[in-house]
Amino acid sequence: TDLYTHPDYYNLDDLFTEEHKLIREATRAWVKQNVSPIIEDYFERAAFPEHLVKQLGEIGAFGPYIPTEYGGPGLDQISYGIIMQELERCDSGLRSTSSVQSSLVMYPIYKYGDEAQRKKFLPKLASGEFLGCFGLTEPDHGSNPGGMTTNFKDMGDHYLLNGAKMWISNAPLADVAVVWAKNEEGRIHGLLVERGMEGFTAPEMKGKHSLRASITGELLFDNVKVPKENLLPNKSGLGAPLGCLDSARYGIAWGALGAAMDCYDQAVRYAKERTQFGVPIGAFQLTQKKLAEMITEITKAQLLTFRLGQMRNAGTATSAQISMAKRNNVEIALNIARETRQILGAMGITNEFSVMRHMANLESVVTYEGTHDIHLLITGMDVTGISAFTRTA
Ligand code: TGC
Ligand code: FAD
Repeated sequence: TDLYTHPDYYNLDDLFTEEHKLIREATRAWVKQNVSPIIEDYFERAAFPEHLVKQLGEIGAFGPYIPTEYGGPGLDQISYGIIMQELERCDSGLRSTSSVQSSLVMYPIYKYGDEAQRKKFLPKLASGEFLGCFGLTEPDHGSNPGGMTTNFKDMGDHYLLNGAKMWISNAPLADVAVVWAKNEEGRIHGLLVERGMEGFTAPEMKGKHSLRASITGELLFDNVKVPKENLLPNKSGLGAPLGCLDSARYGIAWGALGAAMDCYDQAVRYAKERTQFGVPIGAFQLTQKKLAEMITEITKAQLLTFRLGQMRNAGTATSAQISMAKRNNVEIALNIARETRQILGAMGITNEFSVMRHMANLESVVTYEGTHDIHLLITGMDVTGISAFTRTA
């Protein structure tokens, strides 16, 4: 039995369905049994727990909302969010593996692919037989993916792909990469690049102090012949990759909440147990201020994500609404990790607690899928109608 009780200050459980709660319990139990005991070790060794990939498929963490006819679990968007929350309550890297596979690989194949591509890839990605990755960022184009230089030429019976992607989650182990590249007219398209294609390599990037249990790599394309049937036919332009990001950012809003919940749980327990000056440190007003602000921020973030989930289910959530939730929830999670670290005193820097690992992980989460400041500018643009992304230098 799990002694963990999640914070639910505003009784949101009243709004979750029985199915949502069952999914939460099942994911929580799987994580507790299979990941929690090993995650610190993998993080310390900067190793990816590859044996979990198939299991993630089995528990429905790959493409939770992909319909059953393509091998997906066919769940709603709130279920997807709950799964991301429970995975990231353990480790952001675990959630990363799942959100890339779900939102950045399965989603574009489902939404922008043809029937043959869906049938070929989705069931294998859903089961974890295949691992996928998403190549948008380049060495010289991060926040501004529209400037990408990776390109492909039409050679008649195939495309010829050249260029490089960087910072790509899952890349070194991926069976299939969803790669965004420009055609000869400069229009962005998605190509499915498969492991083993000649001229395609995916070297691992090492030396990360963050997301150490997630594997990251480059994608290098040197005259790769991509069959014509591997182009995603149903959407092109920058809006195609950005549409995938909407789905992933939504999941990250829930995931970051999970990391915040885990930190808060440790902060409350420690504050009640640790005694200094003859009283529990939770008796000091300064500690109570930290805890009170944490639960307030978690509650606000829960309300944001739940409502966003309802709007995702209805198909009405805007990209700007998603940006607000991603930005807010990652920020509050980082702040809660930092405050928890302080409450734990010296113990907070050790691997006996997960807080320092969460803090280090969240430094990636605040940067990937659109940086904190890029999301602020998206909100700024939404409320003023004026884009502040480009400036004349
Ligand atoms: P802009 O001119 O604003 O837009 C170009 C076209 O895209 C449309 N659009 C969107 N469509 C769908 N969803 C969205 N969120 C969209 N945002 C914009 C827009 O309507 C337009 O369409 P059209 O038909 O008019 O052409 O583009 P811009 O060049 O000014 O850039 C806007 C900006 C800065 C917001 C965008 O480039 C951006 O979001 N940059 C951040 C890049 C980013 O998030 N990269 C993430 C890489 S993937 C990753 O990090 C995975 S980590 C995962 C893990 O490990 O968990
Ligand atoms: P830059 O774009 O160079 O930004 C540097 C700083 O400048 C930031 O603070 C930024 O906010 C600021 N800045 C940039 N433009 C503006 C502006 N207009 N106004 C104000 N400030 C601005 N990418 C993928 O495609 N696929 C993946 O799977 C993937 N996984 C990742 C995994 C990890 C562990 C990490 C760390 C990154 C991953 N990324 C991935 C890349 C990630 O999306 C980029 O790092 C991110 O988009 C930011 O790009 P950049 O690092 O080049 O920073």
